[in-house]
Amino acid sequence: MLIKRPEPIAPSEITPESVYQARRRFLALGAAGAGALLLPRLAGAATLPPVGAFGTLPSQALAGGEALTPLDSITSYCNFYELGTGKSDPARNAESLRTSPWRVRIGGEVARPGDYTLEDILQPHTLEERIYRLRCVEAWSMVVPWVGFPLADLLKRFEPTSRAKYVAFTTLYDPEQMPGQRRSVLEWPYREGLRIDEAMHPLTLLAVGLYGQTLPKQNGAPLRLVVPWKYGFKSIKSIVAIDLVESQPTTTWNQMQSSEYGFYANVNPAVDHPRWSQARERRIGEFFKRDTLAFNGYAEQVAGLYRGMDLRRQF
Ligand SMILES: Nc1nc2c(c(=O)[nH]1)N[C@H]1C(S)=C(S)[C@@H](COP(=O)(O)O)O[C@H]1N2
Ligand SMILES: [Mo]
Repeated sequence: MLIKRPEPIAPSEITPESVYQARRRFLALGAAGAGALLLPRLAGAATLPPVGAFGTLPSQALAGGEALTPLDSITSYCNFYELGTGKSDPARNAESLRTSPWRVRIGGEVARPGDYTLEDILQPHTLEERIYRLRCVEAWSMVVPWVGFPLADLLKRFEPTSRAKYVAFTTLYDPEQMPGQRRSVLEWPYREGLRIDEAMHPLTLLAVGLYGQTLPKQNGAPLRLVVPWKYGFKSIKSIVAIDLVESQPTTTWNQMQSSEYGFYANVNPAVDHPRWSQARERRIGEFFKRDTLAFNGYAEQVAGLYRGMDLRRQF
């Protein structure tokens, strides 16, 4: 695996002491203990496997030791158009989303398609904490301690066939629970997709939590994708379907405006959005902008996926 061992994070500098203590507590526990701590908190969000079914792996810092974005910023400044288009709308409207019970349909080019409960989906996986940057196409960014497991581990369980070239993801469609879906600002349900090698890459995470606790609804509970080298819109929230498919799937933002939002959407400071520069970004909570890094800083791990492609054309 190509993940480098993390640099230890300078703890007290990065996050309020209470949050830091909670996080360390979470990380300090062994497999059984962490399961016991995590599960009661997760229980509000989903029907769950028995206590102890989850283990955790040690934290993997993959944001170069940068300061974590405070929990309250991550949960109050969100993009989740199903819960409103304003940044503070998702936190305000999150209540109406019911994340338990939750089902995920796995379909298409797999040997074992089916309609699975969230417990079926999560049960065999070991959760780990991964600190990743998230870079929105709107030129802001965050550093988030996600809790999840590699998407590849899930996909392998359902045995993709040789015709599986892409993975298509779909968010819940239910205007009753998601007030933003009562207006056609986007074509619902929200859809995203990855090429199979991107989906299988060890950095690609399915997240069920952040800051050591259950994923807040506004951040995409109970299950969301995190693809750290791509613009944030690829990291689809509240997933209800995962389909392995032969040809490149339709994706919501590409469908909405293909000249502005490509299928690949790799973070690329050299390719501007038609209406603004992508060369720099504002880290939430900071005043001065910083340079945006190629592949959001994960070039060493993922650039090889795109060898031979013209990333200015296939943006
Ligand atoms: N279903 C769904 N997923 C979504 C979005 C959305 O509107 N709907 N917004 C995307 C965008 S543009 C970003 S930047 C990230 C934001 O994730 P966060 O709110 O947890 O920071 O979610 C992505 N996933
Ligand atoms: Mo975004």
